Amino acid sequence: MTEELFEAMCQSVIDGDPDEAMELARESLTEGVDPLESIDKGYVPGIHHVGDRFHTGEMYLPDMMAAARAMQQAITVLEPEMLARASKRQVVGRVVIGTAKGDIHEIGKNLVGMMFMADGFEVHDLGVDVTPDQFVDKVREVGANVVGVSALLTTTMLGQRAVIQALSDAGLRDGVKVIVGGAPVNRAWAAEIGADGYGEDAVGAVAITRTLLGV
Ligand code: B1M
Repeated sequence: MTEELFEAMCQSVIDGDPDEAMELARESLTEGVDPLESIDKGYVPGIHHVGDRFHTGEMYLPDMMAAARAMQQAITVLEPEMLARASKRQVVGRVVIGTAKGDIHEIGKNLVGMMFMADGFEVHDLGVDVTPDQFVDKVREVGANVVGVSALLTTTMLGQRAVIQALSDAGLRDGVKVIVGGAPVNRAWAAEIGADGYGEDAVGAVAITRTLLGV
């Protein structure tokens, strides 16, 4: 039954059908399915399918945009339940998060931000296409101890390195843990650019941050 639901979720993203995607999200909540599981097993396979077809020229940019919209709408339905499941409410850290300059992909970054929030972190989301200076200014303004930089394009991964450099130049590097992630990012890249941690997914990003902060 749940497998059928996940398949339908996947298909709603492939079809770029936000109404269906939202309806299935509501259904999953009624059935008590963990929202993270719905995202991982339902909607993510759908968006990956679309990305793969885009890569091979079988689907086009408007298809990818429609798929992303369907997925985002479904997440909007799931978000309150994800946050409600948070057990710890005291602020354990202050995170500044954003997608690197030149990059407008936001679904993964939003999920990571949501997981940080759900785990008791205060989150300052700068959005997409964020310059290194914007990261620096926000870290100063809110006294953040964690910086998260997402990148979905091989070209914008370089922006992660630029943020680390900008934090160093501003004398802020020692006071923050920098976490990087995104589809083309891996542990080796994180090490190469001097990031403190790499998050394979939203849950992993929070786990590595907690380990680094010792909280
Ligand atoms: Co884009 N796109 N896109 N796109 N898009 C990719 C990334 C691509 C791999 C598709 C492909 O060709 N197969 C490809 C990149 C190729 C490359 O550089 N290697 C690509 C391309 C080429 C492009 C354009 C250049 C297309 C064009 O215009 N010709 C263009 C670039 C725009 C720009 O940014 N300047 C573009 C545009 C778009 C849309 C706007 C249509 C849309 C984004 C809509 C939006 O976000 N509002 C879009 C989408 C949807 C995708 C795919 C299909 C899906 C991305 C996604 O949302 N995944 C993507 C294909 C793919 O990734 N397989 C693709 C779901 C999400 C939950 O996963 O974002 O990976 P993800 O996040 C995960 C983890 O990576 C991790 O945790 C998340 C949750 O598990 N994570 C972190 C993410 N950030 C993290 C940060 C952390 C830790 C973990 O710490 C801080």
